[in-house]
Amino acid sequence: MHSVTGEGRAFAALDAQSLGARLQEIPAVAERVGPDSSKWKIREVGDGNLNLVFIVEGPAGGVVVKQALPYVRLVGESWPLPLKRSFFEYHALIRQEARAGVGTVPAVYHFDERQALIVMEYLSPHVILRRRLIEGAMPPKIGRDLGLFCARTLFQGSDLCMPTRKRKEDLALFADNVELCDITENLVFTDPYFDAKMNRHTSPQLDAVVAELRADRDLKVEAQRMKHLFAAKAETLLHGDLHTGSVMVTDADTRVIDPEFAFYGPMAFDVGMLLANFWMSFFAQPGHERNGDRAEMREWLLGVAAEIWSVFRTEFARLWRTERTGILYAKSLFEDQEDALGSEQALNAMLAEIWTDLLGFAGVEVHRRILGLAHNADFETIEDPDLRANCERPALRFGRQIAVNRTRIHSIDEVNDLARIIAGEGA
Ligand code: SR1
Ligand code: MG
Repeated sequence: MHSVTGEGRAFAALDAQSLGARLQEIPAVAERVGPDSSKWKIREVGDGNLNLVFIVEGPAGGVVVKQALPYVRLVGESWPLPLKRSFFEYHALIRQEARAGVGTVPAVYHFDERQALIVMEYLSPHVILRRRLIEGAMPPKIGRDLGLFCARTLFQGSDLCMPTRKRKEDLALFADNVELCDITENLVFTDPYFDAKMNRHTSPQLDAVVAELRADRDLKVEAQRMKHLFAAKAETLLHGDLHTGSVMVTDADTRVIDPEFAFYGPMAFDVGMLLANFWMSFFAQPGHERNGDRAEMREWLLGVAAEIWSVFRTEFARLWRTERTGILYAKSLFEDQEDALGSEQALNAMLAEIWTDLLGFAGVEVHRRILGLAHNADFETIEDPDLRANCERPALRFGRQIAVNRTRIHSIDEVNDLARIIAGEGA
């Protein structure tokens, strides 16, 4: 159970000093941290692009407090961003927990809409998955956990499962997350392919390949087709920003965090973004070999991508057969007429479409993380620019191949082989 407030004083960005007094008023916090805020330890730990994140610890335990700022933290006040993203994050977390299960996302303890503030479970000793992958760790459960998470949230937020009125209400609710969709629409699908103001790349090392990609008509058309799908195919409630920085792990536990980009879009978007981040980690590994060879790690990463897709398909198929209660592919047309084969045919067609589209989304995600505004730490933490570029260049080529050839690639093994081949071709 969690509490919600929406009234009260005007929004004020919190800091480690002001937070204690404000949080003490919230029973859900005092219960978990202890009643006397003078005994709390508060630190700001946010290292993401958008928000403030505090860890509050006291005699009774800890909580995390995430507060939206009225601007993009990465850029500053010159880029205003509405506080309401916190509202969408709260609503997404509640739905994801209901669909994927308790313990797949942080539990929400309190939401204050006016202050754009969510108090949630302090995940400890969890670490951001991306950081673990950079260190060369192989958390054993992530393939299965993330495959299940995607299948369950994407299936159950769609017309395959939800009562039509509820789904349409949700579609309307999340349709207002316009500004965060706008970020993705520009930063992911358009900016990497022209000389956009906030772009940056490892220069001069990548200049030639960047010019090649920007002159690649097939690639630009494909990126725009993916953008069209993203903007127009309101299929299910997406996480909207599902990368390895949006997952916290221990060896025994996997949690998906940060769904502030949630909106109704194509199923393939979440899965494609997620897989792209494992493929990027694969290409980045040679940049982290100072502490030892990463050959095993690289194969493990490809194996995780394969496992996510395999678990996703199996779980999606299970849900298709057991929880298809929405308006699509009615059982009256198939199973009720003893036509289970028809239902399987429709299922396979749907999975095939998700597969083709996820390759397109994965390809553009790779490009934007190397050419756009928001880079990822897998490459950014490689200090030597020559070494970094030698990791980024093949990743860019890989992204281009899977996006442009997405209808001609039929299995995850083919994609993983392509990654091995492109990486082996040298920089
Ligand atoms: C301006 S925000 C840049 C990126 O940070 C978020 O994590 C999203 O990935 C977004 O595209
Ligand atoms: Mg995020």
